[in-house]
Amino acid sequence: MSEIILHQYPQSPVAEKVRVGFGIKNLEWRSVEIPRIPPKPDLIPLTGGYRRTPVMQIGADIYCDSQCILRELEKRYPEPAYYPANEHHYSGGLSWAFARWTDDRLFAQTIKLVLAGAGDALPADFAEDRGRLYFGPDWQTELEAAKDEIAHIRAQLRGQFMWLDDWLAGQQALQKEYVLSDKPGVADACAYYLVWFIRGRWSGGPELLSEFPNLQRWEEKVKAIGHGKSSGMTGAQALAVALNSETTTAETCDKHDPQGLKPGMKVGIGPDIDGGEVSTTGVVHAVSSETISLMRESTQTGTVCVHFPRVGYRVEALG
Ligand SMILES: N[C@@H](CCC(=O)N[C@@H](CS)C(=O)NCC(=O)O)C(=O)O
Repeated sequence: MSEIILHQYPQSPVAEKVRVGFGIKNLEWRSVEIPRIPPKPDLIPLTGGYRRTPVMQIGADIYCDSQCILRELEKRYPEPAYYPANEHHYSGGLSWAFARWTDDRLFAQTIKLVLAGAGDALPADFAEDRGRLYFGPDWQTELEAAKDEIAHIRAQLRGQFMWLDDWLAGQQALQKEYVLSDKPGVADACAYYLVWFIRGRWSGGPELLSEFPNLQRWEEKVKAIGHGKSSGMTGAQALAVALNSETTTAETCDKHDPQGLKPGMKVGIGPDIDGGEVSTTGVVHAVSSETISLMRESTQTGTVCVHFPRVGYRVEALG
């Protein structure tokens, strides 16, 4: 099997989620460090436009978004499982439902606090890029308003971290150290990266978290899992891997697809929020309720298969 390549940078919180995912399965992976703001000249030819971090590459298969990345890792490396099975339940669906809370609203509020909480310390190009991405077309006004609302945002986060602390106290009482089980899983990675981000990147983070003893105990346990084993690779080497590989994804269709998407159709896809991002266009290769995979070609990469989650993304049929 081709090597796992993660296109990322060390400060990226969502990459930290995936790094913990590597740790849970104790995987070996290659790290390509990408720029923190566009242009990303060695990444965009692989994704066809998607610029967010992280992106995983395995040969000529390109997985955009941590949802897609972690699901693919679970398929390829099923043990130890990301969805630990307890005596009475299997936690797959619940893990992803939990992830919609952490990755959608909680992530947005955490980002807001970190960016607004940095005050004027953000470099102008970084503020402009992340402002447009996370605060929308009116980002300057929105960011200024958020700076006056730190106490409110903090109250929003405090209440939600309290839920997590309370849940973890309950788990502890059942001799379970992790979010859904006595073993770590995807739900732990999905909650941990926000705690990691807020502790490391907002000056008030450690104080905010100090109120939550159960959360802190769990945080130490997740931190101790580590990130598996990584070694570096250059962007040019990763492009050469794509050029010399072929997708291993089979063509599939889904007769119940609500949008009638089928292999062979030309579509555009991107995150379902206005972050000013470029859509990726390509020809549908595989479609399911969870994932859509597009074939694309470029001189730098040859033919690649680019995978996106369905939830949180908008697919538009083109012509
Ligand atoms: N839903 C995406 C979110 C990815 C995301 O927003 N990542 C942030 C940073 S960790 C990002 O892309 N920031 C801008 C960038 O790196 O260019 C996922 O789960 O992978």
